[in-house]
Amino acid sequence: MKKNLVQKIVEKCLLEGTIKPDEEICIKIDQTLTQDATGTLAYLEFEAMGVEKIKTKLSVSYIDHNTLQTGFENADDHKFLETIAQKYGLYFSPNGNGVCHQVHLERFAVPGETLIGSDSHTPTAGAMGMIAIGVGGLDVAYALASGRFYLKMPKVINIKLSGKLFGWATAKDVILELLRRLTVKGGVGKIFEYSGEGVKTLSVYERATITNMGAELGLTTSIFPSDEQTKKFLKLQKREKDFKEIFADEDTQYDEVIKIDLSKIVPLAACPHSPDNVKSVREVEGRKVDQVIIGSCTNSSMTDLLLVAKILKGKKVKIPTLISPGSKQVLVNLIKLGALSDLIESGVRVLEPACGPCIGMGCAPVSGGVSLRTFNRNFKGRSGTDDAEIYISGPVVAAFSALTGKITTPSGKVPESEAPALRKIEIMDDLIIRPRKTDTNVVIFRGKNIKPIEKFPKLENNIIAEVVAKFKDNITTDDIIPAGAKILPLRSNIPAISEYVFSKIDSGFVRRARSAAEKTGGIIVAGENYGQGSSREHAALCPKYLGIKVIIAKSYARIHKSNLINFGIMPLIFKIPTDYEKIDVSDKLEIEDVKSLSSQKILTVKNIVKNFSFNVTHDLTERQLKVFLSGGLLNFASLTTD
Ligand code: MIC
Ligand code: SF4
Repeated sequence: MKKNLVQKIVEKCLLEGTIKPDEEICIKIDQTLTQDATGTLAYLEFEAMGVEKIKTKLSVSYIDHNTLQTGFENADDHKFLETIAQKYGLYFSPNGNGVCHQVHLERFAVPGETLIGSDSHTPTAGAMGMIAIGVGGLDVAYALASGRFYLKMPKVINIKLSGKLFGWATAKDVILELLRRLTVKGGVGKIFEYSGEGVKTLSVYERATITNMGAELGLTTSIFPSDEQTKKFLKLQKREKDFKEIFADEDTQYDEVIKIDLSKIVPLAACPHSPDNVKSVREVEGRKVDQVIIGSCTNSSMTDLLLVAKILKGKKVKIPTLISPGSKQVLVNLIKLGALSDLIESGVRVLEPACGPCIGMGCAPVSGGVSLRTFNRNFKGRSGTDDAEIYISGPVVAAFSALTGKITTPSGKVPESEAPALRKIEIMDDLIIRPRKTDTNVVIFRGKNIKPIEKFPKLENNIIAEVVAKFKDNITTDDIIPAGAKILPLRSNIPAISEYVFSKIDSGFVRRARSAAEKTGGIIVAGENYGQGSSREHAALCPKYLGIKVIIAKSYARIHKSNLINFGIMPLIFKIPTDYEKIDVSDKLEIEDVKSLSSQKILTVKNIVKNFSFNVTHDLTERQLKVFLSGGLLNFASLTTD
């Protein structure tokens, strides 16, 4: 039987289930990655599982988010992560080495293997022909402890590329085009598998921009074949031995095919405040811009920054313009090629290789300002300024706009490709601490920011709880638990960070949730795609800590739904979506016999205040129900890992 690329890899690592859309499968995980903002919790959870040895081939702990070290918190957390890596035999990529996804692509990603990471942009490694999935920290902990990961088999959609990018269009415009067509919900329950003649024209760096931002479509992951381009990339990285060719059989079947002619792609920009609010740059050109930032795991590669340096060389930027290279390797090679001085001479401010402004760690725009960024998310408030307007574009549009202070359509002669400059690069991964033989004598460093992980009791069978908040569609995990320089350092301290739940969009939430928790417990009601965006499990754990027992929404984003189940919060779905309208804050809802969910799909919820009933359902697999009914994955894992 003919197989697509996803089927070929999944078949090789399948441990349980059958490869059919919507069926739950269990796959063997070769690699894991964590970053510091999600990593501390993930390793505390791993420790709580009481397993001596990690079961993966290769696992990496990165420091890239919380790099400001404005107090003891970050430095202490980083020391914790370093000692954990030493004890359990993980690679450790410290502060200054770069953004996890960029470094992973350069130094660790291997075609045909599987990777899960506690960061939603883990699919970046799909550019290398890996099955790479973003998950919550608890799922990473479970994979470290067992080598296993469960997921519902997504539909595999073929993105068939023809032609070649033309003029100033870049890979970013390809993924923005998909967001324009399909929206932030368009990829839920799906994997995008790229194929067609156009694929051959895209370098691994360009593919990585596309797979990275597939996360904004809600996709489980995206994948490119491993071909001549992959071989070239691995050779450049002096990792030829990791190369393996993998591609789909010809004329294989897909659940759906979407065609894109690369030669028709034009420069695009996502307008405030959602990555799918996409317009052509022509439509928005002339809008005043106060700041430009080029970087993030989407657009901080060698090729991106060399192109920007070519555009800016010999000219002066008109507005504050910042660049954050994706890795130390990128930075060193920009220096060697002279591109860094071109950038600095043009007036650019160079930041260290890290997430930085992408997660609101500094460089917030002026009040009411407009910032044009090459990032992947432009949610309101994420930049650190509540009323700023963030536009997202590729690096070319960003560079041209930096020169004029307005959103500018690129013009003039397109420079020669950067390929010759990229024939040989300096390999620069000397900061990475390699695992020695696991060392059981290592004393784990636990700063006072690290609070022990709490196991929660099982949910009672009959629930009466108060609706403490009602939200609209597309609530992001940044809305639930914001990031930024003030809040991010508290990621290892659940009691402290829980004070900020919904703080940007509903300042009374914590008070109402606490008061409901004293009596009964709380319920959150929400619209479609609840929990889109980041993988941060704090968005489930902190509401749980504040006494939230149940969420009733019209639909959920994939990673957040798993995180809710992992922490024993029930993600219920309105059977009839319009029932959402009939519920208000302060209503008391009664749900009887939660356990019966294992045998039936529908529960009746009684609104005690308004005296009516409505139905809710769920789409949990049998295993997820068991996890939920055991009070979460930590309780469940202690039963299933050795
Ligand atoms: C993000 O881009 O929102 C983050 C910060 O990388 C998150 C992870 C986190 O919240 O720590 C993600 O995308 O998963
Ligand atoms: Fe870091 Fe931003 Fe990428 Fe998240 S999206 S991993 S914050 S660079």
